[in-house]
Amino acid sequence: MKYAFPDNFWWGSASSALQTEGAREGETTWDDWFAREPNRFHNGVGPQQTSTFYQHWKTDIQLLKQLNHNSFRTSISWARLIPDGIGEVNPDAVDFYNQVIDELNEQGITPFITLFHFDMPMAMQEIGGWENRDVVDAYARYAQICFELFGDRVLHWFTFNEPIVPVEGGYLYDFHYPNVVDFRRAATVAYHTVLAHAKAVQAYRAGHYAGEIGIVLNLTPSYPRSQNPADVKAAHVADLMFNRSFLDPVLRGEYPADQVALLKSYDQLPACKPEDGFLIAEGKIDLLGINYYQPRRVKCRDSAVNPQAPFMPEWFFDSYEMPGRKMNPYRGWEIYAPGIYDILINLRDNYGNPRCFISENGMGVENEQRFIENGQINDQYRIEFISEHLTWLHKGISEGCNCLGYHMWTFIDNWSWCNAYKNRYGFIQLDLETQQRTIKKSGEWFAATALNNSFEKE
Ligand code: BGP
Repeated sequence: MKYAFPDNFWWGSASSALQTEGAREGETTWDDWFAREPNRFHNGVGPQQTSTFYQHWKTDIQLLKQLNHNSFRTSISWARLIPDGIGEVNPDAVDFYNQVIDELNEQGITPFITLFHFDMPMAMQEIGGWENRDVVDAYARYAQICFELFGDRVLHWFTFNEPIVPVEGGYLYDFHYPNVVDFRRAATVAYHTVLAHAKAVQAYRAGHYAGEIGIVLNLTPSYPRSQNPADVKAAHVADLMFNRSFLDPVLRGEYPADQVALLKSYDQLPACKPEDGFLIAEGKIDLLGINYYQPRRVKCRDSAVNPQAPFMPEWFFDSYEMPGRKMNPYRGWEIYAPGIYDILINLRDNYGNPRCFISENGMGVENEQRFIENGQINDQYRIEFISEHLTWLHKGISEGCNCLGYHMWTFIDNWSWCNAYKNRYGFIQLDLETQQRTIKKSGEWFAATALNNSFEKE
């Protein structure tokens, strides 16, 4: 069967500044953390060992062209642009981003730009990071500077990439700096991120720029083990905590009332100011980026909560390992292609069918060298992964969902936070020693799909 996509569908991939650029001026939390605890990073590989986009941006954009991308998302590094977060703008950074943006446009590849992709300037973390409202203001200033510098040529902006991840990693589950485990502080970080987002949207609207502004959220549909009310309730709370805490503010302009009530009853609400509600209402977006990797399966808890243990989302649910689920064993994530359709239908039916696109989807695999045939990685599993997800995406579009494109994570194999180079996601293989780039089979498949705006599958 042939799966054809609407005209002007966005075909591309996503990446981020910190994971690709290298040669960084301006310290982030990742540099500081790596200097103190290199053992936290796979094989002791830190954030300076990247895919050298800072040097190779021009030839890399040629490769994007070869993959028939019509759009590409990357981020601006706040720490590179404004090394101390609040002061002078670094002219070298302005030159670099100007060159990248201009070259993308010249090659017919629409730049999609994220303002914050997990890379907090260290100077801002030192004053409390997202726990401090001064950082919210500093971010709003940074956003405004970016709009002024690049807003004439960048027409698709994203305030944050997966803002729940620094909350989970940094303040609940110990996989990002500053490795705090404290729900109320996590809630404050999440809340201030929403305020920062809304302030950036406000600044964008005030500048009357020609483009649009949105956010990228990692949506993990919550599936209950069964229809038993206890399981259903568990899935509902997980949905509130991990999806709706950002989805509702940016699409509806307010938090779900039952989420606020739940946190209030456990005395976990962040400090709010009376004027915050108006600000949040102004943060409604034009375009939603959806990152989808895995579903979340949950069941009700079988055991009582330890009242001495830190308050956690898991007080309300347990994760559920569905028998027979298909796993990506390298990342430990379930592969469930219908999830992409369920997300789109939920947006269509419950959020007014917003303009959206898949901004990340992908599969990280370890030791891909074993699949080399005639000098090229034959990553058939990735082609299957993409085509399966695309068939469900196609079904969503045919049922009226307003999904405008599909971007893969990622372009060239890149540095994956604490996993460093353990799992590779790229359309293009990176030789870490020589920095040589070689297109994988999936890259060729994607290039053909983008060119034809369609693909064939049984
Ligand atoms: C997303 C992030 C990316 C990227 C990807 C793959 O959550 O936006 O930055 O890294 O996941 O995940 P990981 O690198 O953790 O395997």
